Amino acid sequence: MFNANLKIIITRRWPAAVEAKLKELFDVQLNERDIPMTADELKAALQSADALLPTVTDAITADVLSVPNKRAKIIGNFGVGYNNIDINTAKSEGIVVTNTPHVLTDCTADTAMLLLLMSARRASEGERLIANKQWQGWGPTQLMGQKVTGKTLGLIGFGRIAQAMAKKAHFGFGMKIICHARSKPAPEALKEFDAVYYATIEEVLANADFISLHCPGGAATRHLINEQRLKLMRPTAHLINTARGDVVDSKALIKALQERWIAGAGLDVFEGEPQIDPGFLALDNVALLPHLGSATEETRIAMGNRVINNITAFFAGKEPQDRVV
Ligand code: 8YV
Repeated sequence: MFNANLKIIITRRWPAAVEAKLKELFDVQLNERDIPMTADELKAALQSADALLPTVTDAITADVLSVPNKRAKIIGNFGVGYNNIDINTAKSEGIVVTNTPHVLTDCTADTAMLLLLMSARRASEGERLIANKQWQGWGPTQLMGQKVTGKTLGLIGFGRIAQAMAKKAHFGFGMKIICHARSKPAPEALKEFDAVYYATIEEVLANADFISLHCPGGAATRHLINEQRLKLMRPTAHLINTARGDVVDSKALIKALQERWIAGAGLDVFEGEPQIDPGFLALDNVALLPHLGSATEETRIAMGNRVINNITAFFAGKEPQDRVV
């Protein structure tokens, strides 16, 4: 039921169906320009709205959250990762934060699998050959990549998205699964994919043909994959990142790809995105996607609906299902 007293600010354009649903429920302010709001605009939004609904492109910093005279009581993040929000300050300022888990699990894992296949089979190089009108015809040694079926996939992190990736890789491509996570997964979770847990990242890096990153972003995982660790990977191995850009030291990865310490990489996320280190653009052995992890119509609508459920519950005095703090 429409409540004119509750003002909601959405920082970016969302799928039309979800915006329409929000408008039926609340007094909604859209960002018609669909460009990320400035820090001052975000502060003003916290002062004028009851709920702010941001995305990964909005830096909800301690400074933004500390603005005086806030009206906002809840931040309903459109995304499962919430490293764009200073959670500690939100908590101390008494602002509830929610995210959108589950609904994007499969699509993000699909993107990881897509990048794994693109990198292994040199798909970006092949497409560039055709797009640049340089293809002279089939050749017995042209663009030979690495076989995926039956190889070993190393997962860093073993949460929902990692497990969805394990399922696709193990049952779809007959891959052996090895993994490392901060805490050892339950034996049943490992058994489902015959997965082997290693106590250190180093062991996973050294024993896999493909490494896929599935840990959260933020200070604790910044540059988790650095020069030293990249050197542990096999020269035929590929690194896949659909998590957060800053989990990987970009400069070290560019060096690793240039000097062929590893065979290739598939990246959906970047340090300081949308800026991309020009070093990546000069490389052949990297597949680059513009943060498409959850970008399907079904998932983006489901993410919006998840946010609606969270704020609706909150305003009804109930606990939102995806409360982070
Ligand atoms: C989103 C993501 O597209 O949910 C996440 O953490 O990285 C992506 O699926 C993005 O975060 C939207 O805010």
